[in-house]
Amino acid sequence: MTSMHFLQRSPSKLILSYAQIKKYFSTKILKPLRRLIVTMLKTKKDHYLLDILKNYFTFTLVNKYICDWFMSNFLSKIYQLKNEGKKSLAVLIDPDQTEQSVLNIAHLCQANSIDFVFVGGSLTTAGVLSEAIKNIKKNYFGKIYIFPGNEFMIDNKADGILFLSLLSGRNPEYLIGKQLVAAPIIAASNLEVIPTAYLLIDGGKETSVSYVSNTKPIPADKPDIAMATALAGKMLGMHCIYLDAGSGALNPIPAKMISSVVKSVNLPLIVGGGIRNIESATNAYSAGADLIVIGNGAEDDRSIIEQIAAVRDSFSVKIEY
Ligand code: 1GP
Repeated sequence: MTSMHFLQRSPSKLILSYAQIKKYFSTKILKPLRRLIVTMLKTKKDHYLLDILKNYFTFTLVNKYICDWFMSNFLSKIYQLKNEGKKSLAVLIDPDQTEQSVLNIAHLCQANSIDFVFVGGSLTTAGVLSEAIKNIKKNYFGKIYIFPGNEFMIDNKADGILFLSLLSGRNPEYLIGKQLVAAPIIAASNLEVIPTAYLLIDGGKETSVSYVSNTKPIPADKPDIAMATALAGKMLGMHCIYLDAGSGALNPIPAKMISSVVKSVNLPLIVGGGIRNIESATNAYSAGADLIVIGNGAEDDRSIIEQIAAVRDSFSVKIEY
């Protein structure tokens, strides 16, 4: 099938065929094409070629490419997997573990094609974080994102940072205070910044985040409050939502709360805290989580990484053309 054949397909087919575009166009052709569209849009010049592209590719397709181009790697990967009917999985590595433990978990992340590694903890110091990232990189070749517990957790060796605002709480330090201290340092780094609405949900016990931030979590049986908070986060310009029951939570986020947020807030949804078996991972994905995060579960039983990676893969929808 030639590229012209592709161009003549109907718009509805085009949307479904996004995953195949890369097959139709060789990388050599595709990359300059993307570059051309972006350059034309940046210079805001009307261009005959752009009109042709709009007509043939449809706005959906062009927008998708433009989003890919401008959007962070993290979000574009989640959106891309979502479009392909797939789910994502991140493993949270606590930098305070032994070096060998960090190396072992990173190795398993690589072996099981874990989409992202998050690194962070409530009390981690900059030196420990830096050492952990160095060790993770020895065995894991995917993207590493800092999941910061404080404003000192910034390190250029990572690929990016979840720029969190603890929207479930009412402590201004964790809503904006720590962010303004960190912002200039992050701006001077090469880190990809992911503006994240962070909602702490009651997971059945007091967590480090709740204690250290001096904030109360949203009650687990109040999906409406979680939904309204997430919606406010979206309106404030956040790019994704993180529902977290907190590290080591006894109860993961209830499916009802996940689905309530998914129905109302059309943003990538990260769910973590207390996910430590196939059942809880399946429940979170089924309820609509795009990305789930496992931390303690993987530390306690390394086989969990492989098991939950298999759950993630089982959610891959095959798109028929
Ligand atoms: C915590 O969501 C993460 O912020 C992971 O939690 O350690 O309970 O898996 P667990």
